[in-house]
Amino acid sequence: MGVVNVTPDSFSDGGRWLDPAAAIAHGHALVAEGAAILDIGGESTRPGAAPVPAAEEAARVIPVIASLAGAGVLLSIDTTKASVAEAALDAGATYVNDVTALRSDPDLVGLVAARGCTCCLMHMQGEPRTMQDAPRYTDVVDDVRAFLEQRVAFAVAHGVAEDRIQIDPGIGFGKTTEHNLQLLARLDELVALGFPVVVGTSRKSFLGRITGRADPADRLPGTIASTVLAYARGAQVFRVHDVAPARDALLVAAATLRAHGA
Ligand code: HH2
Repeated sequence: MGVVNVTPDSFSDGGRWLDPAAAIAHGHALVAEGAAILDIGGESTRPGAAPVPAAEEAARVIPVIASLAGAGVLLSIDTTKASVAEAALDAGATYVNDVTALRSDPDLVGLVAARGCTCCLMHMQGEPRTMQDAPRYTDVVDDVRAFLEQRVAFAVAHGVAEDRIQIDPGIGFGKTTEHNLQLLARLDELVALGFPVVVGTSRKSFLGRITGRADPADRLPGTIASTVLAYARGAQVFRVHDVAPARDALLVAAATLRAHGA
């Protein structure tokens, strides 16, 4: 899953793809690099990010989605708002990535159910403005698993088909470095729930804290290491900014694990 941030303020690439033509070209480039899904977002979720009104968010992403609709990959809309998701689905998206797991907008679950699109339910403790202040868990993996089970039950109770649901531990969303590492190390416990697991470690701060790389652009090796380990633990979707290196790393990891199984 390649990231297309049509925002001025995303943590690693804010402003680079705000111009629709630049975002569209970037989307095509990520497809050429091997992305199977493009995740297109018009509102940053980084700690402290300012909320974006729905009309502004839609104005950023809809032209990009409409233009990429013929690119031959799945298009995901990264939003928490039903009105933005609906316009995105009308423009050609078939996947809704909601970092609040259908908790922000009461109309979003009904839309996902009615349209039969795939959705990603992600764990987040708190809200983006304050989520990194003092995240606390009894046991982070048990707590995230219980949350995801509850959100899956909510979606199914509102008519979302089980085979349309994917789950995501929400790396970096209300989590310390140790919490993120626990989730990656014990990812098999989330995989055991039986839904495809999405993991997004790309360029995130915990990689910088471990490696001493303050600039997100320098965190590609950390992204690759964590992505490959998540794959080895059973994750199936990898949300990354740098598609070509992630693709190569995953192909080598897959070939190696196949050889082990043979
Ligand atoms: N991470 C980000 C945004 N959306 N969605 C899912 N499902 N999983 C993630 O880990 C995830 C996500 C944050 O990354 P980015 O889009 O690069 O930054 P920003 O939120 O600042 O736009």
